[in-house]
Amino acid sequence: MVADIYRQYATDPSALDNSFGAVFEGLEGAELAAGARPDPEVMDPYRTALVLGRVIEGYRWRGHQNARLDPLGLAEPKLDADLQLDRELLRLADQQVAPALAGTLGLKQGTVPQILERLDRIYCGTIGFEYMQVRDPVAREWLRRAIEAGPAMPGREARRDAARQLIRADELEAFMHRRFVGKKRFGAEGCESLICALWAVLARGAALGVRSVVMGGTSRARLNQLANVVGKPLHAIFAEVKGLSPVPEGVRASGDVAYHQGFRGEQQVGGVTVSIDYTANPSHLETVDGVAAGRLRAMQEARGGAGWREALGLVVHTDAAFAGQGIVAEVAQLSALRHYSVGGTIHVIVNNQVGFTTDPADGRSSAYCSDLARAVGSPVFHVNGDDVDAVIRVGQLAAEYRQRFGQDAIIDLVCYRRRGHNEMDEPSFTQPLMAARIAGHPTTRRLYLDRLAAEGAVTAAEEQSITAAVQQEMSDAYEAAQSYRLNAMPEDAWAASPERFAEETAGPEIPTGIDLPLLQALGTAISTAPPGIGLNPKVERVFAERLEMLARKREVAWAFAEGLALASLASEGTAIRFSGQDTPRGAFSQRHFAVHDASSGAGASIFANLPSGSAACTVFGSPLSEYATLGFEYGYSLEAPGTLVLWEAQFGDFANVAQPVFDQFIASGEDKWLQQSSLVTLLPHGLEGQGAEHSSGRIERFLQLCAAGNIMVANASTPASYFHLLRRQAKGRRRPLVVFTPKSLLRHRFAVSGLAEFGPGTAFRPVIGPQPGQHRRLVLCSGKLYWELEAARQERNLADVGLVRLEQLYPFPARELAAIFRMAPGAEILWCQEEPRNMGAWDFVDRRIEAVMRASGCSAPWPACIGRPANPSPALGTEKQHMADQARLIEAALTGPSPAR
Ligand SMILES: Cc1ncc(C[n+]2csc(CCOP(=O)(O)OP(=O)(O)O)c2C)c(N)n1
Repeated sequence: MVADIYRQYATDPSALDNSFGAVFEGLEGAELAAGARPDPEVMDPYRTALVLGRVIEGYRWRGHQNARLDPLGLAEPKLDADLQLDRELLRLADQQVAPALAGTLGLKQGTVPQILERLDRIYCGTIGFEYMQVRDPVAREWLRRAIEAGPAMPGREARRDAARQLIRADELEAFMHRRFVGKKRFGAEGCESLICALWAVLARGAALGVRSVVMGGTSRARLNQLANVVGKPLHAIFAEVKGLSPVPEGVRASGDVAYHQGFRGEQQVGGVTVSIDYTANPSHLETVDGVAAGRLRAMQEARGGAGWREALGLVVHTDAAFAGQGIVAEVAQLSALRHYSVGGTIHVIVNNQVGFTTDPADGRSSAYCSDLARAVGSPVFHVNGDDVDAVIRVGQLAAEYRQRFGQDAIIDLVCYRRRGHNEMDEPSFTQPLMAARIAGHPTTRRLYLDRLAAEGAVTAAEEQSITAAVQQEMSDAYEAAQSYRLNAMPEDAWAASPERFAEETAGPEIPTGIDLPLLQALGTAISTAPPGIGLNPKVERVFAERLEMLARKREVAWAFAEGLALASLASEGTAIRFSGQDTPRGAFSQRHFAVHDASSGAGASIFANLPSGSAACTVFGSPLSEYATLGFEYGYSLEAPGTLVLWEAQFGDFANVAQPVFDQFIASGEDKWLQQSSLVTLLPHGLEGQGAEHSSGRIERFLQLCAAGNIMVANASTPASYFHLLRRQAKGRRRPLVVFTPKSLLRHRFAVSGLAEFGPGTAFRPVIGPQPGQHRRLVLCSGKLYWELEAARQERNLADVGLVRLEQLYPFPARELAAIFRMAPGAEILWCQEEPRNMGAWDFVDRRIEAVMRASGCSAPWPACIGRPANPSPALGTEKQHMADQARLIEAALTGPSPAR
């Protein structure tokens, strides 16, 4: 047949499909150069070796396309067309011996058919190995050898363990299906061998040094993993599925559904204890990926240098989500970066070949759901979920690869979904053929246990006795669940604290000033070029100015106050981890926390000069990601209570790219899962004529998230205020802080602070003002606008107008504001904001100001808002329009008539 095709090609190549041309051209290259046409009937040793070499390489690259991966047999494996052609050519050489090439496959010598048979067995069985994209040649070669050494059958004990795991997984779903009728659980029916995959990773990982595992995952098969891998007690799971509260008595928190809960458990694995920490997550698929990685990184750092080998990341995904959600790519990009790397994560994709009701053909453009991982050169092991021995093998291989090379490995567990998307759903509405095939398909347990029974590895009687014991255990747990209640929270937990619901107080005042000689010493250290660094002359000038600030020749500006806050905290033992896009220099060239030698380009941190014994102060630039990096920092903050973690958006606008992290984790993580974070989010904010974007950090959105004292929201107006805010954050109870930070104020002539404002006895003041005097009108505002109002007030000499700055918006500083109102009981109260009225803080502060007025006996009418008219975009498009608008706003606030209420 090939000879016929070749003859046709030799006479008229255009009559054939292009792919034939490519094959024959490659084959002929050398011969054509010599002016000869090969005779396809003759496969001499040279040509055989040439084609065979190509075939072997082809199998390594693309053999997986012909692997039998689908347990349902619906997806047809297909050998790559080029490979198919080459195989046809080799039929002409079928009796020749090709010893050299056989050697590369671990055969001493072999005929062409023997080699092809071996290639088929290795690459086209129930595992599809995709690894040629691995960029490290040593790692790739190691994989090749491991793969081509042939399928090592799991040992007898490993298989018996897998049998027990499958029985447990299967029985748990069956039990819950019977006992919790009508409850969603996103069951594991069809992907039970996931439990075997996870155990294979744990077992091999533990043998290679893993002692702690951070897991992430979705709802799919979550309860099964929690029970059968992490070791969450069955009675606790059953209680939650029944709808009993997952939070301890006395704690007012919302809790969450059972299939979102995390759990920290311990398992004995091959004689060692491994702690397994499943990260709580919301419905938002894949959002947890960054969070889990951040937690793991913090744990690894706490363990020191070899931390990555001892603490493993194991994340369970699902096929449609892995292919569709962009955060998967963002997290993959973090995997090899020095400030984010966790020494490789093992990703297991539960590929049930459908996303809710969507077929893969409508769910992705890539061939595999895992293809994104190839972009960063991760190996992918596709495996037929019904072949449990193969599943164990890839679990082991992935663990070995990760422990050896510190890089990600992906397991694509091809399986199916026996029921609908959840237990109330009907799969035959949308996937009738698949549903029918599944209905007639035996369970993975049945297939595996029958196989083991036939081999005498686990008898039917043994299966029965394991099943009976598991069923008894479940019945007992079900009974125990009726009266189950979580233990009380530790006392220092914010959720259990009385202040938690005290929304209308700014919180206890925490002294955060420091001795001036110390401040000067620290300030000098961070204004001095690190050893070996010749500064850029402009940076040198910045540092010289900072030294003048310390010598009181000028007042302290914003970025220096920030540096002093971080340096002082580090010197007191609080580690700092501060990241964002271009953060070390500062997007506005304000910081220069990292400096570069002007001739060699070498970089260094100014915090390297801090006194020995100081905690680490790490300031670094993040990749251009918000969603994954914010999730990562949040995760890190959960596990590192001794570190102040700060994340900065380049402009506040961009925070909404990470919206699920704010909504689902930062604002509500403690309320749902009782997990605490003191993460600081910095959002440059302010309308300055830069257009619709680069203007607003969307204060209104963060204020809308505020309840029950969950987070703090601040908009400091001076460098000292910001300094105290950051220092307070490291010392108070743990809860997230969102700070709207300045842009033009960074270099504002008056927005500076005297050294005394940082000194002993000083602290963060949630409300500042007003100026002394008899006030006819009090204008309340926040942040940068104060300076514009104040400049105009002074210019017009408006002594009867007082400006009151709310440095903290939430928790609302009611007590502090009341004290001010009591001093001017008849004054008209206005709220002034530069944002349009449908944005900014107005809707949030309106009723709160009113309540404070009522409580403090003010006789004035209720507050009114001076702001821009409601608008779809946060700011106008041109600087000119902005300036005119801003002038009108200031005028209205200071001298305008009382607005209608
Ligand atoms: C970010 C996000 N978008 C949409 C959804 C709604 N949703 C829940 S499950 C699902 C399909 C998931 O399919 P797949 O990833 O294959 O997982 P499976 O449920 O099949 O295990 C969708 C669209 C969601 N939970 N999260």
